[in-house]
Amino acid sequence: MSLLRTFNDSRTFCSSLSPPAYVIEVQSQAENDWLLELTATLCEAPNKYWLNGYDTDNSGTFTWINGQNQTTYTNWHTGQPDDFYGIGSEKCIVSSTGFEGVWVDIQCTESRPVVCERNV
Ligand SMILES: [Ca+2]
Repeated sequence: MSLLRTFNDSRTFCSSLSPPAYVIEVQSQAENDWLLELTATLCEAPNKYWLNGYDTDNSGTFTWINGQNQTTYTNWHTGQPDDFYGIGSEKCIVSSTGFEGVWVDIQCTESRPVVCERNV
């Protein structure tokens, strides 16, 4: 997880894999727990990495881009999402390696690691 990319560049990276993948989407507590263990094992240092959620309409409700469904399961850190820099300023989501995998909304232009997934 040493390679850092913006959210859009992370999407491009995942889709360029063969077979194509997408930025990981967390649909359930079980998936969050699985991902937390995976990233705790494979990632060298505490970090925040992209999830594939996007706040399309600046409502503070996030949509999974690949699944095209609203987030039903969420794991927001206390006080998040908060659009810290103003409405619509933080349209992307990162999860955490450690800290129970809590989510934070951030600016999509930040450079972060990414976990890609694909359907098998
Ligand atoms: Ca935030």
